[in-house]
Amino acid sequence: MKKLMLGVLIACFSLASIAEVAVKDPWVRATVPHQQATGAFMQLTADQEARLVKAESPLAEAVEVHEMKMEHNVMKMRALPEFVLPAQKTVTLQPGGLHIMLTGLRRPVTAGELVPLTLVFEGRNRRHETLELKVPARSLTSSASGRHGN
Ligand SMILES: [Cu+2]
Repeated sequence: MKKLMLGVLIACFSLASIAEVAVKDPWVRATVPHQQATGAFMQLTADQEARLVKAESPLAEAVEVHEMKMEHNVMKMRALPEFVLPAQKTVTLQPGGLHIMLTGLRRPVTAGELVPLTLVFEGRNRRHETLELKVPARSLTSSASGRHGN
């Protein structure tokens, strides 16, 4: 019995060492008719170094991390083969820079709705952390940039 208790205790401690990823100010850009893809933006801060191992949304066929860069005066976008959050450093995903791309949209994204987005991170200790986000959709063209919901 004592051994069992010890085991439970150890399990609790290792749970506490998961690379915890905090999400701040997430939003998705609302789409116009026939738009195939859109971007999701947020600030991510990991307690310990963590690598994105999976990203998905029921609204999209694929979810990828993209980077935008000016090259010879042309804005270019490419999918990152790997996305790593450094320990205790906030990474900002924003229009014109790093972003999460939802491609192959199954339906339009309307301003004000909450878009389900799942991000799975793996810490150095191989533990996985799953973030189930409900990301508010915002229209960039609307002057009301206040947050919807609640
Ligand atoms: Cu993109």
